[in-house]
Amino acid sequence: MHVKTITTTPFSDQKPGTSGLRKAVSVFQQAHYLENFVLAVFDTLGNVSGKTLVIGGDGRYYNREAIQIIIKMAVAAGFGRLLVGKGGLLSTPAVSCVIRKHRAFGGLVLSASHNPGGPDGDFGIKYNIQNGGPAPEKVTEAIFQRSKALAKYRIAETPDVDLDRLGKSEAGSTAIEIIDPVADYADLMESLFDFAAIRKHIAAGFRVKFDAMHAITGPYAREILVNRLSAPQDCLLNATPLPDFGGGHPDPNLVHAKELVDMMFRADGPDFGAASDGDGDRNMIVGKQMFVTPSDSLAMIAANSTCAPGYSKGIRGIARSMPTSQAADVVAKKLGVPCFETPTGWKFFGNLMDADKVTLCGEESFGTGSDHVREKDGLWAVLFWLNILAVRRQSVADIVRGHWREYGRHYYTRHDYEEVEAEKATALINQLRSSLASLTGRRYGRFRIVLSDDFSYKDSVDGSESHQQGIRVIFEDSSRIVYRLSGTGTKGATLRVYLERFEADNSRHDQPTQAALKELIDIADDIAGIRRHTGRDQPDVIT
Ligand code: G16
Repeated sequence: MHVKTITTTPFSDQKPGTSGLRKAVSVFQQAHYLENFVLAVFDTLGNVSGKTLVIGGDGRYYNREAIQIIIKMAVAAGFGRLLVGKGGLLSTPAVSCVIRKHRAFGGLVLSASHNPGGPDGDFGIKYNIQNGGPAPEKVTEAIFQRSKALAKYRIAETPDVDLDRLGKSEAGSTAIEIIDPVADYADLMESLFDFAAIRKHIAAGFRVKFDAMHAITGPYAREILVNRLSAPQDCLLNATPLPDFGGGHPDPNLVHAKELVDMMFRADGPDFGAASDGDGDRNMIVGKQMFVTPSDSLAMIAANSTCAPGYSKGIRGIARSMPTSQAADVVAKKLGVPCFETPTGWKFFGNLMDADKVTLCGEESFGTGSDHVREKDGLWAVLFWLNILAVRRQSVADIVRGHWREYGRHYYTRHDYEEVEAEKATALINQLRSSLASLTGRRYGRFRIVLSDDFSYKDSVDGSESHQQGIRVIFEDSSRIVYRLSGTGTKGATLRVYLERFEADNSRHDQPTQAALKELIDIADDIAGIRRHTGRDQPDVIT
């Protein structure tokens, strides 16, 4: 086998964001762009000789071409074994599962998550480490530094691998195995949840709809919901993965999963609805006429965790990202387990899970998961809810309202201002930062600010520190406004404003969310000058 050495020059923009490198497809299609990043990853890993690498993606446009390039570079780098999902497909949680189960050295996930796909959409690549989780910041930073100093890369001159045929082949000293992308993951799910109880509940007439949004979870949902849980075929919506996600935006929220949400709010709608994103790590849970916020979902899963056999002994702790609502904290307190607050990004949960400090993790950005893998996991959350519903035999709305009665309700919303000019967004954040000291003590109507800061985090396991992770304004009654710039967008800047208010009074739990948060929404603009800086009257996306 011949290995070619190709001369290249560095790109200056290969700094991974919240979750890997995400760019427009056209950026990745530039000569040497993908190759440079892959080499930066391999060089950062050091000696990979004989080691196992997992490769798979969400099937978006450019997935197959990228996988062929990565296979050839991995062969040239001397990896001993490559495990590649059939068709080039592997959901993000499935990559994590396969890395752990097959004791791989790491994995490359090809996805831009919930960002649109197709020739004019986005592509992305992310490296996951041996524990199955996203590379921590010190690794992504090292990859970025390496990307700035590349002069040549090596690529094996081997024929393309047939991605559509299960089985083994060899190239040089590398064994290449095309694996079933679904089997290991589905088995893991079956080991955690009471499939017999869920099957019985569905057979008794409980109606489920799952929207795969033409992204990766279609085949997973078919195997698990239809084949193993005997749900009817028509419980699946948009279940065929398409390179452009059918022209849609594979982000499971009230705006982009509208078809499902409308169905769930009809009087004769199904009992349970859920959706997942491009790469299968996000989830949205909707009951009949009841949307469950991701923050509430984490709290409710925690409060009911012993319903599922895999968690019957209880949980060790919970972690949530800072902007996520404090609903989980209240449950953790009652359970007598710790609750950790981390910066945004699943990578911050890995150490806590590895050190057995937490079992459940969650983020407001439609991410929930546990220590069964090291990624957030869309279908896992769906199955957890189905397990809870099969055991409790109540509607989603009854469980949600009962939870609020017991723990109080954390009204919560996120307002996104997308594609804001980067300078304007930066000016807004800089001005907020410089006003932090003067905010504390200030009063806005009935709300008095008791703390305002730029969130910093020190990892309790390895001591690493992360600064400037979002501006928090905390009020006397525990209400919060948080401002951050997204680390996953590819066009301009996305300003995220997170708003939260706790309501203990049960007679006030049925207000529309935006109305319940109206005063805080106005205060958020007063404090940060959102309209003035962005020129926008209202957010583009409200979740
Ligand atoms: C990624 C990260 C999540 C993060 C989300 C939003 O999710 O894995 O931890 O919460 O982005 O990040 P940001 O607010 O910076 O855009 P995904 O599903 O896109 O991989």
